[in-house]
Amino acid sequence: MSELIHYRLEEGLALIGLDRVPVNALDQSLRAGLSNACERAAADPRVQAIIIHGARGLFSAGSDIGEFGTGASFAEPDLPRTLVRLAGIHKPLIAALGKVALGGGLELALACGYRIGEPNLRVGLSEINLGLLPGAGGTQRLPRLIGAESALNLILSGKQIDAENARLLGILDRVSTSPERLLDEAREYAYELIACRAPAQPAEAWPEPADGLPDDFLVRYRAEHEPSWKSRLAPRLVLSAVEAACLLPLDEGLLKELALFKQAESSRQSKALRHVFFAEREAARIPGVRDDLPLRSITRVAVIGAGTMGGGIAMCFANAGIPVALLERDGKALDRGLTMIRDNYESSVRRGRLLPDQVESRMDLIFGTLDYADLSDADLVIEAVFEKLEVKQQVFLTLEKVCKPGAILATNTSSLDVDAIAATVARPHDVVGLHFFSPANAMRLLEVVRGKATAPDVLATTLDIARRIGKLPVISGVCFGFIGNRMLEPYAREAHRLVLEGATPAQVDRVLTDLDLNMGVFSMLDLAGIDVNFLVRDSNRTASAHDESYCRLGDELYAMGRYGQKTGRGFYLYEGRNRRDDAEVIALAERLADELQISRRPIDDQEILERCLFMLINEGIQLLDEGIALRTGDIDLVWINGYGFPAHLGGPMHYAEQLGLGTVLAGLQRYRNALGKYGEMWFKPAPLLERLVAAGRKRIERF
Ligand code: T1G
Repeated sequence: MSELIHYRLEEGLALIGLDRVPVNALDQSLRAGLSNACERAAADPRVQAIIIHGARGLFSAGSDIGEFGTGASFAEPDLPRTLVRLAGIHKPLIAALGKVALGGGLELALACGYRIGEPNLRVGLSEINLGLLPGAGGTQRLPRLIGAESALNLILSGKQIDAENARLLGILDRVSTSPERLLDEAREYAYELIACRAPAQPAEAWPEPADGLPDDFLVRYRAEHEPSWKSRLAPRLVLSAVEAACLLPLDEGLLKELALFKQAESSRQSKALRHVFFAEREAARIPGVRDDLPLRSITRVAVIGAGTMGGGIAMCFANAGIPVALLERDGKALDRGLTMIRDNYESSVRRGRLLPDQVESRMDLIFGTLDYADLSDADLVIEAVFEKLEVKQQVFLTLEKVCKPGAILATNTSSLDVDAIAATVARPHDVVGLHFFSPANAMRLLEVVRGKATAPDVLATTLDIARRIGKLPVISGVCFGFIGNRMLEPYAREAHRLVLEGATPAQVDRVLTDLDLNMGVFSMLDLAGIDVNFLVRDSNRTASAHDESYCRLGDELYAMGRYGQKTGRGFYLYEGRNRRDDAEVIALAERLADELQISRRPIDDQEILERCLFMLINEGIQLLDEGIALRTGDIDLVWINGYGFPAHLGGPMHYAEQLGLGTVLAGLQRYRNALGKYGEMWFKPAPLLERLVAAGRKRIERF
């Protein structure tokens, strides 16, 4: 038997152990090994029942994602037909599920007649997260096991559920008393089945998956959920597949599912989402730094500043069970901060996301203080004070006196020079930037800003602690705005300039949300605060000193006290959460255009889309060339997780590669020529883009 499969005969039982590290991804070699082992067990008269399990505990993370888009994904023996064969074996198959059974891994378990899971098992059909649908019988077998509605909800959510919920739904027959007892209790289960002459496949729990549902259930389900799917293909294909499960016999439903799966697999959206999957894992790697570098121990954390950011950051650590000292300058500010944290937790309780006793246990982990001396035992200190360099430098001077040797000193600045902050102290190697995105307790993205002096183990430790608190860390070098805000500048500049040239804020925002971005530039600025944006731009006036035309609109609104949602008026007018266009803003744009001698004209959507996106892409390519970003995947992750760029487009860099680098370059050159002095000034293609196109490259990479 291949080393990928452990085969053992035990008193009437065949135990088949999957062993392809790290996650038993069901590639062609493992499928072949599994298929051979099952045929051997089926043919052996001594075998009365078969147990399939993860040889190292973990059952399977599903098909090998790296195979999709290549011929290997359906190389013989392909998973769908392998599972049809397994389901047809005339002996009970018991799936003993350890740790995870996801995607094709759960489909393998569904093809078995019986399933037992360990207590901390996670199961799910996560294909939707990859722009796919279950393609090995999941859309056909799961509805017959738990009903069409429950199956639809689980498949479309792409979420993992725990063992108890899986048992309650009917996915698991049993939960073992412990992970260690899983295989023994699977054996006991097998012998029980043999003793009672149980059939290889029990009767279907839901022979009619739509039983009890109204005839128009699927029509109504689509109408209710379709708006949230935006332009995503996979959810629509899932609906068609589950509809087939309700209407067709299993064998015909499986054929329908296969056709739909191949449609999904070949889609640009799935290619984009598979790119994101691997980019997230690649982002954890630091070139030139060993994966096994010893990390600094982080057991106690301190946050300076109990404002919105500081409070949110403190919650991140408390949520992960890590004690955190929260320091403020005065008692009132500290009380306000602690009250805000408790209010946040209590609103989570009201939304059913948290239990009351969890609030108390988390609040108990947050220790408010006014005394820097209380930070002396912290392993990691994060400042989240006012966004002014001098203020932050002062904090670091104090930290240098109170913090123990080896403590990591982090700044939460969103754009200031981390090297200038590090230069304040005699231990710059302990300094790193940790740019949390607001609200810090909710946003996954964390830009880890590597200073010139940041020690490798500090970087590796911060990446590790970031993952421990559930963040998606992306490494950035030091420049104004790091990766995300640096790219936001030209992207937002074009949006502002387009409004001066004749577009409206609503038109620009609609063009961007039609591309499935979560928000357009102007609704985003109104949410974040025009005042906040003004202060950030004001701290970097040199960058736009030679042409402030595009800044004038924001500057004027700031001067008028129109800060956005917080003041009820910004680029839009707000009544509660409803927003509408404001004729005053259009009039202001007209006045400024006149003053700045900008001719106005009707602007079509395509121009809006190209100018905003091409400038976003151009800046990302420039960041890569400067080494601020290590990889295009990192840039994509920043914009997907920090700015709402659609994951099913893969992020701005992936999107540019799909458009064609030549198309992007030609577009930049076209607008550079068409927009006069403004175009000449701002539409300069990144040199790396020109080199890539000249070399006929299809992928964006440094060379
Ligand atoms: N295929 C290939 N590689 C995979 C993989 C997979 N399914 N899952 C994980 N890896 C790699 C990953 O790239 C990383 O590699 C290492 O394993 C550890 O992963 C036909 C079509 C299982 C919960 O969506 O959710 O089945 O970076 O860092 O945090 O219907 O991995 O070390 O080189 O994430 O402990 C559906 C995806 C596939 C599950 C573990 N399955 N994986 O998390 O480790 S499509 C999924 C996960 C399918 C069928 C359909 C997680 C995990 P490297 P990791 P982790």
